[in-house]
Amino acid sequence: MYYSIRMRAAQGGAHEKGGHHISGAERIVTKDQLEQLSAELVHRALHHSKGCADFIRLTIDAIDETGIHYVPALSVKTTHATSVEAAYAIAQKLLTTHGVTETALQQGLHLLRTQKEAMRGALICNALTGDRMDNLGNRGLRVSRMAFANENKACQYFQEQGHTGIHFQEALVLATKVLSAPQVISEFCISDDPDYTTGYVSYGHTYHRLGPLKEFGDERGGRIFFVQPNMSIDDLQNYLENTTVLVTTPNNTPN
Ligand code: WAQ
Ligand code: MG
Ligand code: MG
Ligand code: MG
Repeated sequence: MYYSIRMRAAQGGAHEKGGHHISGAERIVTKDQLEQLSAELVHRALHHSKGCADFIRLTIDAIDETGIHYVPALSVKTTHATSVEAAYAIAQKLLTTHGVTETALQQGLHLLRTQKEAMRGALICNALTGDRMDNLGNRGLRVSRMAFANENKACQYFQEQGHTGIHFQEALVLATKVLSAPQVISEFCISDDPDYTTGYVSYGHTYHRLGPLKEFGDERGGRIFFVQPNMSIDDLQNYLENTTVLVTTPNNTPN
């Protein structure tokens, strides 16, 4: 039996009561891992670079195993830029050669930067125009119910390629699920953690690590999912929130 475990934490009260988003994370685990993982997620909420949470919500529920999708991990590329400006120029080049227009990117970034409060989910933007396609307000769309099919094997696989760390691992899982939605063309992501300046763009079958996308100490981050202009937002939201996706690596594929 598998369980979905999700944590969200805020400061100044609950998110829905105006609290400032501190941290969110999730896993899919077996029953015997639940207690330890609960402790780890609570620890994260209490010892985060954005501050100590005063609101922590843990949600645990059993997963319907008949509906699990297995999706191969995106392949990973890395570019180290010499400045934030140079990193943005590279992001622009990558996205505009993979189905996102320059207008859409600029509009998406503008929408992200003008949010009044830090979001805990993503903006869904039209890949041609950049116009926002969801109506989820400052919360945005929060992707859920995804994990590595075998976390130890996946981490080992990526470590051998030089890719380590919880930011990378969680982001790769999320990006793999997001890009597996047929409606999604590309993603742009910057961490909201002030001590983590590397972000990524995803497109095709690639997760492209790219930094620095902001200055050290900056808490502003966010995610933009660029989507096909005529897609159904309800179908996309349902897939990203509710369908269980387990991400496989070449050293661990289900038979
Ligand atoms: N669904 C949708 N959006 C999310 C989710 C989610 N489950 N989790 C976070 N976000 C949005 C939200 O707006 C956050 O403010 C923003 O993304 C950043 O979230 O390979 O750590 O969890 O080294 O801070 C990139 C790793 C790490 C690059 C990204 O994001 C690399 C990261 P964070
Ligand atoms: Mg996170
Ligand atoms: Mg896709
Ligand atoms: Mg964060």
